[in-house]
Amino acid sequence: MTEVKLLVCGAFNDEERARFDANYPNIYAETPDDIAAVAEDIRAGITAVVFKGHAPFGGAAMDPLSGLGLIANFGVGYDAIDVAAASARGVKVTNTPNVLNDDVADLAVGMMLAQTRNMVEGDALTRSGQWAAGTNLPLNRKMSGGTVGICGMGRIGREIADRLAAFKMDIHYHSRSEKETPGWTYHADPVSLAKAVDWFVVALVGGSETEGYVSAEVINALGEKGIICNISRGSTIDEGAMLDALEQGKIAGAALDVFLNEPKIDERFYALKNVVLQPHQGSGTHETRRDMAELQLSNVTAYFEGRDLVTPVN
Ligand code: 8YV
Repeated sequence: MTEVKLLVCGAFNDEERARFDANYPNIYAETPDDIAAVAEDIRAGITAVVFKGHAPFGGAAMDPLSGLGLIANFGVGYDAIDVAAASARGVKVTNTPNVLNDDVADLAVGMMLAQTRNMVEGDALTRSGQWAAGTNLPLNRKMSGGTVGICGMGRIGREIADRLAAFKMDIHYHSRSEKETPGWTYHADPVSLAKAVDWFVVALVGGSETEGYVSAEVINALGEKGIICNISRGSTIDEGAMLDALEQGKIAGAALDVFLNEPKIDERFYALKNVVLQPHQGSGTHETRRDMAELQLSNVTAYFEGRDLVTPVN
């Protein structure tokens, strides 16, 4: 019998599963918590896991795999994986950076426009025949030429800023250190950034170090013209404070692709008219998901063949 070395874990679609099947005999577990239930003789042969999703993958889920050497994540954000626990066990972690930058940045700009120009309501008005019957969409607000703050000027933040610069927006940003930019304004702290802008785009990495980074103080500093766009992780924003501010008109609106407790998000969002909500689809195009899958697989292949990992995390 061929030895099964690969465990596939998470919500991979049929095409992604078929790609693994074509390359390596594998065994499947729906979530990290299900790994311990895989038969012991199979678990003993597993040396690599390909992982997709946001269910926590901690040390307790790694321990049943005594020969584990690699967790290859499908996604640039690996906050679901306890990397410290992996490192302590000698397990390498990889991710899929860069290939999704364009799609995530495109979605951020699209959501900002949809929110600002009231496109969701405009679609409903047109589709329902109300426009034909004489009702016009209320006037909305101009985005081009506005002032935007990018909170987190990593690879994705930079792609968003470049796009918004083409919208003639005045670009401000906050990140750990000042970057080389075409004259954009750096802010050493997020409150100062929020005070200076009307659109506030969150492009931070996830994980414990950025939990609640966009705090109530930051949200209130944005003010009543402020619109928040988040394409990073729900955890980066104090979500309760943002919901309060949206409900009370302390900020003007939000455009969100990520939330706490996805997909069972806080139902307070459903009642809000000043938000555009997306189902965490930032990287969700055929092209990018294929590139992410290929990058993930090339890390696995490199590992099995004893070569350097392509995109190591630890
Ligand atoms: C997810 C993402 O990985 O790359 C990331 O960090 O959030 C997404 O691309 C994807 O939705 C699969 O869970």
